[in-house]
Amino acid sequence: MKTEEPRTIYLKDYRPSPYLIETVDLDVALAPENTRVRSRLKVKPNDDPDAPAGPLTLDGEKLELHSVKINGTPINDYTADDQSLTITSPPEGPFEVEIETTCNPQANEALEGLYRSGGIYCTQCEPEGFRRITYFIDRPDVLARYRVRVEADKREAPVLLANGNLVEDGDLDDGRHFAVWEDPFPKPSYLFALVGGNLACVQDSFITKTGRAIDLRIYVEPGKEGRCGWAMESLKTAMRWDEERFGLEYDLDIYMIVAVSDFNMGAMENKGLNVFNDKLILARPDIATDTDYESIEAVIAHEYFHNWTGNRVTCRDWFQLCLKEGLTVFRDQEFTADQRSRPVKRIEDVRLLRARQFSEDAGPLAHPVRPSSFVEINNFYTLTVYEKGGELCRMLHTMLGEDGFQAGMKLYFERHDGQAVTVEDFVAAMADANDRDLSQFMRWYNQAGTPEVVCRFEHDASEKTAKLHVTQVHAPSPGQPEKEPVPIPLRIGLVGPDGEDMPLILKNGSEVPGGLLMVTEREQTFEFADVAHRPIPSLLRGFSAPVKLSSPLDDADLDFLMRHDSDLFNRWQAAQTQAMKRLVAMARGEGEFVPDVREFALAVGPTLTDDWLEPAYRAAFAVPPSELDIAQEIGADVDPTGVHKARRDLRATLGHTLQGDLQRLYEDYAVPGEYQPDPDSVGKRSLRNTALALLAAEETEDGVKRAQTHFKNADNMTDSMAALRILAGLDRPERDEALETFYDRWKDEQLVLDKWFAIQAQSTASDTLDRVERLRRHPAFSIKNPNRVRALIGALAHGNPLHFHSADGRGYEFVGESIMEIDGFNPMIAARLASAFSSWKMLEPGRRAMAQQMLERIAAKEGLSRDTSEVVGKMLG
Ligand code: 0A1
Ligand code: ZN
Repeated sequence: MKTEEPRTIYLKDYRPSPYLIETVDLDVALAPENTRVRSRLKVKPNDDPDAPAGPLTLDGEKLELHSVKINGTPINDYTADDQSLTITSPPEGPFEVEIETTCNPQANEALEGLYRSGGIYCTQCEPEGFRRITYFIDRPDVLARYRVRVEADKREAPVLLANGNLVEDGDLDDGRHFAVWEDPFPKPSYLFALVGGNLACVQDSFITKTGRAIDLRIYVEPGKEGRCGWAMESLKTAMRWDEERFGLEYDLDIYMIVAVSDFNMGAMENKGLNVFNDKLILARPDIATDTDYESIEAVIAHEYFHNWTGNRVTCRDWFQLCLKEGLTVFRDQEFTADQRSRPVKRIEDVRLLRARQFSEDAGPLAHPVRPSSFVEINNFYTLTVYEKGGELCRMLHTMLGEDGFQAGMKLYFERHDGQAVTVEDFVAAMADANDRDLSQFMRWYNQAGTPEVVCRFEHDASEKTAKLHVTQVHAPSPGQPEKEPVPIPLRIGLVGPDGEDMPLILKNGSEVPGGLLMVTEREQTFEFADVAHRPIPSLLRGFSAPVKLSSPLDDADLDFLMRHDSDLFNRWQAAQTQAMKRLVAMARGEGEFVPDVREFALAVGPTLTDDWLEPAYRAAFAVPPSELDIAQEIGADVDPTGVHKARRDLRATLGHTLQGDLQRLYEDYAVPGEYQPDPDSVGKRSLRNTALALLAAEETEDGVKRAQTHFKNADNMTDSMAALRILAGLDRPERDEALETFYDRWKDEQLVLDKWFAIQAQSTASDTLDRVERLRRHPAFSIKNPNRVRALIGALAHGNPLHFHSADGRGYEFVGESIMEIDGFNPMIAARLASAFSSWKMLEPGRRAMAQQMLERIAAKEGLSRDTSEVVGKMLG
């Protein structure tokens, strides 16, 4: 046995595997502590000249090895350590390897490989979990066909599932039974899945565009069948959408989803057998909010879309993770935009990108969308890979148009179906299908950091011309001191004095199609003709590139755009920019800003009450930038208390100034009848609940009373949570009353209790840290369950800047201690929690010192996992 020092893996060192595996025959006998796995692999040398044959090394972790055979004969000339099994001199040509191992699912608290969740056996193999089930060449460019026989005690696990089609099942002696599953599609090991347990099944079917009937199944804990309707509807909507918009049809005859309650992430796209965090399946109006319904729809779609972008065409190596994730995020964003409100979806996505990805990109954990090195791949399931990766696909879509993008997708599948490929292959398909040179675009994949785009605008009334000067600035990031200019699709409009868009004509007389300018140089000037009156430039419409825009607009211009911009995203952006200016000044304690804020509030009014606009959009319009955004904008010596107070005061001013309008909205937008999660009702609830919250922001008797009544009368979880969030933030007895009522009603519903934990952990009330410490010991809390950890500790660390950054260091202490404890059994969750400290260098000196101390304590902990030590090391480094 040996334990290796954490090693950095580099993209430049990629070599093809010396051996390939054609077929895998697995025979798995499930037992809680001693699951036996027999594996028969048809191995052949790779004929790629870059992969000369030699010893055969198979990955394996936490396995007990019992025997190894080659071509049916037991062998001894192998070595095994805690990470691999090496067959020193395998035969030449193709051969068969048979390996018998055992593993312990019950003891597996890392939730990678085969583990048990509430008595259900399930697997998580992405990215490197398959090696905890059996020895294998566990890398995504080794694609094999799988046949899997599972057996188990029939009472303990009446349902036995694996990827593909069921080909045989039956009873055995001693109360055991078995099932054999065959997946006709070659796949990498990370898409393997196996499930066994006592599960109820909800069934439906879908007829594809070519008339094939697909058997759809959702498996859940018995008794929860009534909560699967929305997930099933969402699946069918997603299947239809992928046919209609991308021309992609499902390939197997059966599509299964299993919901489990212990899961490290949201869900997993295993071929034909998705495994889901049950929070993203189970919904009923009284237990799930509108946001839950929307997340379920989006994640069901995301995993389904992976069947083509991820499974049929997969990644050559883990550096290419964004190849499947960025593209699938872009597809799921488009899906939601097509189902619901496109501008609101864009606003939500940009809000997330700015608050979380921009800060990742600006700090010590910054990495390119396609990283060039890593220590632990689990740490790279990041906002940069997913969300910025999605933005890169969106930019390609913007540059090529819908038809051009779809032509690129078609060529991508024609060339690479059944292969494991790279980002270059994807971009080449886009380039070749459109006869475009996209070589400069690759810089977006390889350079970390958020580019800044500085714009200057000039109008010459006598010449009737205008000029837009654009400069792109790239700050250095870890390991990348110098950067090259990237191609930036900059969508713009020139808004005339009447509020209408003016035609966008270049000096040479040609019109700019769709208002889309391409900035490719470090500095560039665009000149426009026929500009008789001074227009107001509306820049980066629809957030056409993931950049920070430094715009030339003054308060009057922004006010004008807030009312008139035909691009709804930029109309919202103008309001955000106006709010941000005031928030930054207030957080820094600069002068007396109340009158100015009042003016801003008055400018928000007309949009908030404009019945021509969708209610969901109007609600989004009234939400100021987040505390994370404000902190980032300030950039150095941040005082989180000041930031919090600034935002609180701005919201109170909005509530006070717009009181009459808000009261009317609250009354007019009650949604009558039975709860429905359709976009229209969701939008109305959202506007009404936004009004409720703003009216309570000043904590007037009236505002608090209204929230209390709203809470009492709520007949769905959306309204109930909207009111509870307000009440839980109060330092008044109404808070405890509401929290107790809620707990009494829902004490047997773990997913609802997670909401109860989170709302208290995110509360701004003064005793939040005492409360969180008490809840940590609550019988419904378990440190072993990732949903509970996210609900309590994650909500504090990532969702409550005021108390996480508490001036006495208690927030850091609580989260830091938790990280160290969790790291002992679930490194992936611990490392993700640790990323909450990533902006510590931006803080004012007192907090900065305390955060650093905590990070140093974590780093020094004996036996710290590779996951957490990579993250903490980078933050300190
Ligand atoms: N591929 C999944 C995300 C995922 C990643 C890792 C996991 O466990 C370690 C689980 C899921 C997705 O994009 O949905
Ligand atoms: Zn994904």
